[in-house]
Amino acid sequence: MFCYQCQETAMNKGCSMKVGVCGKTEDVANLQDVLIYSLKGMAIYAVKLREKGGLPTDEIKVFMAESLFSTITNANFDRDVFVNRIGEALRLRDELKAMAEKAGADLSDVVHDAALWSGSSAEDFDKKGEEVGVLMTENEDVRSLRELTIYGVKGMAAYTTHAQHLGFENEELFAFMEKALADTLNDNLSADELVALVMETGKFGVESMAILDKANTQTYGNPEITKVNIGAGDRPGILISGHDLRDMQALLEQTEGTGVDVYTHSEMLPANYYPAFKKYSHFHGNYGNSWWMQKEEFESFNGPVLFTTNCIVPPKKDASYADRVYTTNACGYPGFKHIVEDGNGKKDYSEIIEHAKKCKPPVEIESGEIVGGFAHNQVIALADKVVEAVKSGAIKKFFVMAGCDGRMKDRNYYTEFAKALPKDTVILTAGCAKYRYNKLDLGDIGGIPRVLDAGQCNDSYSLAVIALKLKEVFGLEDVNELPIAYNIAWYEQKAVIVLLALLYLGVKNIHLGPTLPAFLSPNVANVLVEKFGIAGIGTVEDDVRLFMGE
Ligand code: SF4
Ligand code: SF3
Repeated sequence: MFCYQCQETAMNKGCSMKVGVCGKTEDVANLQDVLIYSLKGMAIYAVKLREKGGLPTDEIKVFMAESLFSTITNANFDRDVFVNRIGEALRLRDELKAMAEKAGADLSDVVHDAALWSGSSAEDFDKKGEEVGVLMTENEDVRSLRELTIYGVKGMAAYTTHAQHLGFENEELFAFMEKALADTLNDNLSADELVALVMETGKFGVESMAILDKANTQTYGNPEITKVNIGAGDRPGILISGHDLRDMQALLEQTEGTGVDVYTHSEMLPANYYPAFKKYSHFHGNYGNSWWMQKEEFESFNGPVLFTTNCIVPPKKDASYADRVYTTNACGYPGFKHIVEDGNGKKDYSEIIEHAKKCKPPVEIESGEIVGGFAHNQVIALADKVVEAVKSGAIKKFFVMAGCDGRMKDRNYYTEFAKALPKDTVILTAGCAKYRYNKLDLGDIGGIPRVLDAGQCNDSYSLAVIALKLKEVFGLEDVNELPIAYNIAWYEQKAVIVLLALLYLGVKNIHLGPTLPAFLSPNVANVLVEKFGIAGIGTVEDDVRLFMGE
């Protein structure tokens, strides 16, 4: 195996032993490589089909997006899932080929093995996994640009899938994902063309976040300022994690009147900010912190847990909660029960609800409230107040600190950085990165809290909308003239698409930590430094001084 797609990769070089730092085993890593390779094979035919004016079927588009999603860090550890998906990919690849042929495409130049290889058994796929993967591309710069694209596309696929679950689709996104997958096999592309592909990935990254924003807000209303209870009640509960709001809705509907409460964990916290969910009195609040605390927090929660997306941490052998965890959508773990839709597109959560009824209520691990709900609509409603505070000098600078949290100790940097920021600064956050500072008492500036949480990592889109709105209000030419600094934390591939989206929007001088991605070769990193002023992080003291221009 060789995997270097996340921030916690071994030695910041790559996971290449029997198991990755995340707990992904060698066989699963190899099967994920084969799945990506097979999707690239599908993409070659999909591009040909579209060139002739044809369209892949809904089944194919959904399959490709969900398959990409399933390979995101901590999403799916289940070998059987990947074996099945590879088989499906080969079947759908043949279907696409037939469709392209029928549409009149010339397939004589389709010679890449990804489009031609065949296999039918788990053994065949395991064997293929020894041949294909990241290291197939020998030139480290080409590899770097290809993987940067693929990781961005994985994040894009996740957001596209959530939007699609709510009935919102953008055909261009599917077409781009296919093109990008196919282009990463094309040896004729120059380095400049690959850099352009990376930028184009950012462009469609913005689109994927925009459509998900539209899907979430048109379906569930605009997030609004909300005090979220972080304590525990005295009834049994179900803990829901991940990013999929449609699952949130179904769970709230089905638990109503059952005597079971619903709590959010990690990236589902922002569900508390949506009007459509607030109306449920049994929606108790948020329990715990970000994903990597789950080993302790799932123990003390006592009730069942539902994962709607990444991030799963493999449970310890003696974990009391392993038989209480359920998964749905693209995520999975061997031994966890997986919930699928029925023929009518509905999910039945009655098993989880019955399970919850037999469990003890959660143990309270903290109490009080946290405030959030500062997505674009809410912040723009407060724009006068915000602009006034900037003009009067009450707010000197905003710090975008969106992104991911992770388990490594060096992430304490973000807590210390938040604490060390001058009192006339405001943190704009999104994603699970917020758990490093959202429970600190950082106070407010004339009623504006010093930590404004827009929502999930995809709601980084809101932060971009807010920045563009401020640029307009202040009559500036360039978004970089605003008093906004970017100190972003990353972990998995959704943060990669967020980063590429910000670059596409022209944001410069983003600091990225706690370490720069291992998949950036020195030359590619240099391009990002020279073109965009990307930098890593230093010490808290130095960075605060640097950002404050002292
Ligand atoms: Fe390693 Fe991250 Fe890949 Fe897991 S996802 S195998 S930790 S690089
Ligand atoms: Fe978090 Fe996994 Fe990335 Fe969606 S839940 S930000 S790490």
